[in-house]
Amino acid sequence: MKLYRTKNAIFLFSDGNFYRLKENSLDALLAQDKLYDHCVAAISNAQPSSEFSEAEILPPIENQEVWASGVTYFRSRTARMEESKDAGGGDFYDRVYAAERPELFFKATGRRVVGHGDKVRIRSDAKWSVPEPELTLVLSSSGRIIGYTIGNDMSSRDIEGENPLYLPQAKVYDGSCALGPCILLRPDPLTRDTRIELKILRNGATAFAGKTALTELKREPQLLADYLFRDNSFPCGSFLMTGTGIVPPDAFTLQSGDQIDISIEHIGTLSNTVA
Ligand code: DO4
Ligand code: MG
Repeated sequence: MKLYRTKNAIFLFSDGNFYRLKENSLDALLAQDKLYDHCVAAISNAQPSSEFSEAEILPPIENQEVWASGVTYFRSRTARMEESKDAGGGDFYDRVYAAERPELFFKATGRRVVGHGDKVRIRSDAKWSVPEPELTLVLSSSGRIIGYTIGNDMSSRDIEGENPLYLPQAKVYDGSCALGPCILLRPDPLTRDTRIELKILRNGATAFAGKTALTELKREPQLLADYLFRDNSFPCGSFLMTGTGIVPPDAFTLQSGDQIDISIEHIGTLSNTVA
């Protein structure tokens, strides 16, 4: 079952039909541990709706914060070590990849997040920018995984590589995060063979394509969530990106007009262009 937030209403998509929910706000919905059961009950006697329009999709976030995990795939560890080698920061990334405590960082508030079909941004003072395609956990107010969405952790690799202390500037700016197109709700966790794909189109041609799978994710998603919720409360729930396993070659940087398509099996495709 998929949950979509649109300009006029929240919809569920199940068995080929859209259903309009009576709730108009995501905040109370995403706070609950039993969101899947709530949604099953909501559509059990409901009539399908014809009001859903893809053009009206909004990012599936209101008052939640977006957090992100770093260096959770071997490919990310290697890329971070390479980009920071002149600054002598390489050892930190190797150590955090192996450490019990994960790297978690604040990524965005709702107003910095764009949705499916919207424009993401590269920083005006960055010279080396990439998208980071990441499975994103939707967490209830008690820290349980209640759903999944697709996330793009837009990153300025030159700024992050110059000094690890510049990470917040490399990661947090207007239009630096995309989420969507929907939230996948399931009674059971996504399996480890779930595939993640990134395609970047430039002037209609493929400029980069890459893929990975959750088998390559070093950490258990629920353990990442448990660390986030240690001494940290999220009354409306929270989003947690799980890190990237796809990094374009070092010569690649995003350009204005590039189209970024991130697909995750069972969820769909999040498509954005660079402003
Ligand atoms: O350590 C810096 C951030 C890494 C990151 O965003 C990722 O691995 O996805
Ligand atoms: Mg990332």
